[in-house]
Amino acid sequence: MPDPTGSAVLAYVALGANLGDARTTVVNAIAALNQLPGTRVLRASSLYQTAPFEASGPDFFNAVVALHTTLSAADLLTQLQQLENAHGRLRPYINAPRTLDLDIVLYGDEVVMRPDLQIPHPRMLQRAFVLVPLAEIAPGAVTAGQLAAVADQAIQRV
Ligand code: PH2
Ligand code: MG
Ligand code: MG
Repeated sequence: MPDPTGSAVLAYVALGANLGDARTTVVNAIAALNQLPGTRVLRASSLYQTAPFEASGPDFFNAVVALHTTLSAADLLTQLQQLENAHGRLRPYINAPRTLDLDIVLYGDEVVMRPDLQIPHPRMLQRAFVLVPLAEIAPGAVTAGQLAAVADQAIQRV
């Protein structure tokens, strides 16, 4: 049978929010990702409540999803930014509290080094709020040593 998803790529997207009804926003954003053109959410991690890491404001809600998508990495980034903007995302300063943040963590085995897009996400290995949910849905993508290195960061499955 022909594969209806054609040349779909397996990508991982990290979700985070710590302004407004952050928990609901993350849940709704996962549903919205499944509606993007040529895109299906294959797996979604649990939700995690996490302390701000090198950031300020209330606790975050974080999750990671696995997507099958025919969008290019650049087009996926554009779609994610549109979803962030639709949720009222403002960028007053780096790591400011946010209504919704959607970051491409991995896109197949592609390596992208552009000013506006770096894949794999350059800070993923420093961040429990990415590694722990990623390990939940893709155990082979994260090593025990990488998890041990972020074990001091406050993260709670909710
Ligand atoms: N995102 C950041 C910086 N710090 N901390 C937590 N706990 N969760 C995040 O999503 C987060 C952060 C930059 O995107
Ligand atoms: Mg981010
Ligand atoms: Mg971002």
